[in-house]
Amino acid sequence: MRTFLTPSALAVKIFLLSTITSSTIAFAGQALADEAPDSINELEVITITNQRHHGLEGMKGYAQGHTSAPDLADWLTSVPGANINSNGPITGIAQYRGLYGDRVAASLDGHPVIGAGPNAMDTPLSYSTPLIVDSMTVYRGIAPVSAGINTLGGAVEVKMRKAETMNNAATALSGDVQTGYRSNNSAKTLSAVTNIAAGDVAILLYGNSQTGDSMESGDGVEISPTDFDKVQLGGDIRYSKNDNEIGLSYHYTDTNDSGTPALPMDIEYIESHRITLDGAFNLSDWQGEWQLGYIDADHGMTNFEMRQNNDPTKYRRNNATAETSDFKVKFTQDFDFGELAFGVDGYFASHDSVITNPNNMMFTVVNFNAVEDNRYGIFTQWQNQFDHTNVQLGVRFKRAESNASEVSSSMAMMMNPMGSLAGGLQDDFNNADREVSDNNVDIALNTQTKISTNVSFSAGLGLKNRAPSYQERYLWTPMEATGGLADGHTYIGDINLKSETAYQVDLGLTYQGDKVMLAPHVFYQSIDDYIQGTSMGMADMSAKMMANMMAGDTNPLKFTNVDAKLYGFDLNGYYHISEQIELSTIISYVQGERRDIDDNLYRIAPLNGQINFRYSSDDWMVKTSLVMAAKQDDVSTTNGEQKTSGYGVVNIDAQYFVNNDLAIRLGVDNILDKNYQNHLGGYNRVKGTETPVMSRLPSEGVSAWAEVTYSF
Ligand SMILES: [Cu+2]
Repeated sequence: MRTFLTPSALAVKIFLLSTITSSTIAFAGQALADEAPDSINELEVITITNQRHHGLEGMKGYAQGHTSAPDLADWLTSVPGANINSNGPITGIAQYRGLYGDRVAASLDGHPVIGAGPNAMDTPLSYSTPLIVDSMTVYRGIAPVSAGINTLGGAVEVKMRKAETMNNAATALSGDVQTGYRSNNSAKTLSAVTNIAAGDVAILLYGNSQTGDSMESGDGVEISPTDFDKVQLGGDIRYSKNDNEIGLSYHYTDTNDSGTPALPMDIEYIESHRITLDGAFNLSDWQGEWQLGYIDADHGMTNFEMRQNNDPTKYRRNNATAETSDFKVKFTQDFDFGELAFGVDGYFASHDSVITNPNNMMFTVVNFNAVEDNRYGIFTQWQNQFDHTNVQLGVRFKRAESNASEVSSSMAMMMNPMGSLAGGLQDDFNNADREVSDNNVDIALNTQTKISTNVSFSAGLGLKNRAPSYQERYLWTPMEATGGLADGHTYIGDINLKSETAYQVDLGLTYQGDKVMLAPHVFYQSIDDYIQGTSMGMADMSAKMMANMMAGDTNPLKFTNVDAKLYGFDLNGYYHISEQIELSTIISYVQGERRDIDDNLYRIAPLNGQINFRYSSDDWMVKTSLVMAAKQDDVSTTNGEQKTSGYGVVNIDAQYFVNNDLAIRLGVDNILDKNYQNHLGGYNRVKGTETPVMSRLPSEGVSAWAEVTYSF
């Protein structure tokens, strides 16, 4: 696979390809610009490219990401089957075909990114920023085993811009400066990136600042708090010559006072340092690539700084930290029987989380103490192009090891019923054997067959596993530290949870004509031991009473292995009515159900889609989108989930290329100022706002926006 190309070259090839085919069907990793006309015969991915690449030529095809979006997850709206679970403006959790969170592998330049927040306030995608993203790729259907360790729910791969050598003795300087504004929340983006190349060496530097006030709904209600303030900066230095490359990158993220109204607390700060070292080389006939990564993330959140809290005894501050090292080595070679790849990868993460009250120095709850979550594996993948069929088969052996140190709570020292409950839970946890491990095997088989000149058929089969997350195992006292589920329930974990095992099928057709492209897929998967919160039984009476007294939660949940299935379809397509006019669409539908009882899975996107109509001229284009979602009444009774109504929202945008260096983009989102509630947007958890507590949060009303980009 992509080994012998530098990562930046690869992203460019994907971009070139999507331009050539005027579609977003690009290669699943095989970098073959010279074989582009056969793209229909390759495995299917959806690639979203940074708008800055294109100029007008590249605007064909619908998948482009806004470079001033505060959250990279927003780009997922142009991927069939994908959606965003949003707990705030910068905390988008990727959902793919009804699965989300740790089930979907999100990687930045091949590195798994592990956040510090036990509620996923710093999601993996929040660690990059649109300006320095070259492309974001989502594997359609069953993700190959090479895409990551936890790919049960699919894989999102982000390729970031890296320093680009020009292999020219003269020093070359290039870059972009960008500014953006959004009227609804007065959001401002200011960013710059520059590449300096001299000979075989290049340096890339970037900086990015994004701020915004609270948004307003279509009814003019302030959605509070949804302010955000995020600064990111970093760089990459790279040496490349012939097939050899080595690069060192550093990324800094500094987020302050950003609201997450769907969660019990807001972001006070997220400060993280991420360092990566990577390289590519040739060893006899093998192409090798390797990478090492390290992230240190420090995060604080409170329930009193950005939201009303009239009870000083209930002030809470949660400090959470995570430290992760990751590695990957991969070798690839072409043989007569196809291309063969071997790889080893893994990560070693540690998590700590402590809750305090600034008004009461005595109060502490050690939520997670020195939790270890280490996952690593080996994989092999074979890919071959037969006459009309491309086959890819991969197997991954993986191991997850986890452990946690002893916890404590000041509440356990209280001489009252609450104290004895807290003490009991604490002692039970500390006396338990907390060191556990899981061995699993993942298999992914994908085929794509060309049936006729215009039609190809794809079929995929997958066996995928996921070992439980650290929250699912080690949440010892009832809390909402659930990786961002945001259902309003407190949870406890279970150290002895089993891994989830999914059996997956995906079938797709692609019709690619001169003017028309249509690619529908159907899928089904059955998941054994699906991890889901269920009502606590008699065995957990202390936790239940504790949840009742502490959080007023009458139905606290415990992470439990149940059985589930998900099925549905998604499609994307376009019709070029003329040279200038294009009609495109995306439709996504998924149904998630329990198999052990009669219930639906929680927080599943309703039937949704969009229709886009675009007119492009020589140096400008205008696009109108109708974004729709049906009502969702297939909700989870177990999670006490509320239904939502359907809606339609109209967006308009325009791009004007003043010259080769200057581009202006502007538009109006939700131009009819529709008041609506996105099913994945969560419930309001903030007191004293116009939206009642535990009512669904409204979405953003009308907003005009503008972006100006100058390239040099
Ligand atoms: Cu947090």
